[in-house]
Amino acid sequence: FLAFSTIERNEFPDDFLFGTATSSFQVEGSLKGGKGLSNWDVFTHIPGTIADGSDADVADDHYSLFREDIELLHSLGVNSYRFSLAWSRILPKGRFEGINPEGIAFYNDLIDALVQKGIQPFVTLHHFEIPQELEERYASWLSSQIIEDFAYFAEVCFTAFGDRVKYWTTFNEPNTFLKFGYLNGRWTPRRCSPPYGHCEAGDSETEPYIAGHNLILSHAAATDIYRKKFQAAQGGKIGIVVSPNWYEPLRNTPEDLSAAHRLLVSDVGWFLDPIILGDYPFEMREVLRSKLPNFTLEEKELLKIKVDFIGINHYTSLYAKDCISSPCALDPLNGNMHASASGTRDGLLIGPPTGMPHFFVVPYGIEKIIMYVKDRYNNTPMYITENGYSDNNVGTKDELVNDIKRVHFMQNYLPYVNSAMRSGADVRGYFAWSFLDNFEWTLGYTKRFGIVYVDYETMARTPKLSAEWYKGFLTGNEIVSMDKKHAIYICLE
Ligand code: PNW
Repeated sequence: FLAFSTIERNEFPDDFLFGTATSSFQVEGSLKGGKGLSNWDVFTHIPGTIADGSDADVADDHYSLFREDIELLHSLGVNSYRFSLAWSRILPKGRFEGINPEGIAFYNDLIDALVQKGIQPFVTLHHFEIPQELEERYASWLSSQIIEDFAYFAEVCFTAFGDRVKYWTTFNEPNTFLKFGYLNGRWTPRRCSPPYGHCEAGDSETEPYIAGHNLILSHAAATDIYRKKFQAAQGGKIGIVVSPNWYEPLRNTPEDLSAAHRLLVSDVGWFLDPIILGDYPFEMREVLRSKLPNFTLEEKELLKIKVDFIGINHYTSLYAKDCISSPCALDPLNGNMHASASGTRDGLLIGPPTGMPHFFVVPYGIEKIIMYVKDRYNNTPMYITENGYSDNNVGTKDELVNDIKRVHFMQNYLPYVNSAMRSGADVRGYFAWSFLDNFEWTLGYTKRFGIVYVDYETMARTPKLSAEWYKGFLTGNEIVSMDKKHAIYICLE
């Protein structure tokens, strides 16, 4: 695998946002600060759910160490930081009880510290975590009651933080948490939809789409509030983040080409089509028919609110296989819409493997996906809200800190972002996932995505080689010796 790899900061506009990203549950630590129980707090404590038997009670203890973390972030030269607000830290029981003042104070301090360092806060309202109360009262996303709760939460956040936060996103990766929570049952609330999964608790072919429908309307309700009550005075922008893989047809057939298209639609169009184009994609309607809800006229009116920008999390490309013309074994993690995806063709991987079993290094995929989103949504401004490389948490600290593969990953992906921009794509920012090694959901601490190493015994932070490289790239003083005058080729084994 060979790729052209030189790239410089000045090939991107001056006001381009370059940052790193985290999420509340993965870094903060849940035990401190009067946080209410979230769905993930409960889920992680069910024996057998997390690969290494761990939980996120302490995680990176970012709750206590955020000031040092922001110093570190500042030293890297980033101009933005993407993080999320833990809903149950702010509203321990949703709208059914009061606001937690310690939670508001924590995020106020975090935001103030960032702003003081000239780092733009880029804030996610929902990054997989909700107050457990909402799960127990009305099964969260399966009930339209969640719309009122989410809109209330959003309004509390706009009121408390909107004077300093200029970039808001409502949801992180609805496609991921609906797939894992309602299609294959691997994440909370462990619901399944055949043929993609079977759950002891019972299966439903409609639940993923009901949950998605309520989520889309929650997005629209929160955006409506921002537009009507806050945007003019606060001058910020609001969007949503999706997480599309790029899909290549497994075989050179119209069936696999159409499978690749259906998988893209399920990653992206399921949410962005209603939000930006006003209704579900016809490809989804064709496959799902009456399982897919309809928007009422009133709901369609609300959907006219749209977004100011699209966030794209991108990690991998996969091969797509059609499961309509001939039945196939569905990959539980990457099957939907009668299509299945994997990283292998004729025994060969699509790109070098990473610590994540379904993520491969395929740099050109990021340009493909940017151009796809650009063309489908009329070049709505885009931010790459996550992109990154995972190591398995094995080996010595020295080995993990000397993360040359992650350096190569960034050196190879960034030129393709730049290339999409040269083809006219309105990309306005890039966030490396992640700032810190952290709690990787059901994989616990078995993966390390950080550009900064975290020692989970002492909580000490050590910038990895990739952090040094990113800093060099951002400040124009590359530390990792690179010959920029000549095209150099890097071999990712
Ligand atoms: C995203 N998968 O989630 C999230 O936004 C992050 O919280 C997470 O740490 C990051 O990607 C890396 O995984 C995903 O298994 C988690 O397909 C798992 C998958 C995809 C996305």
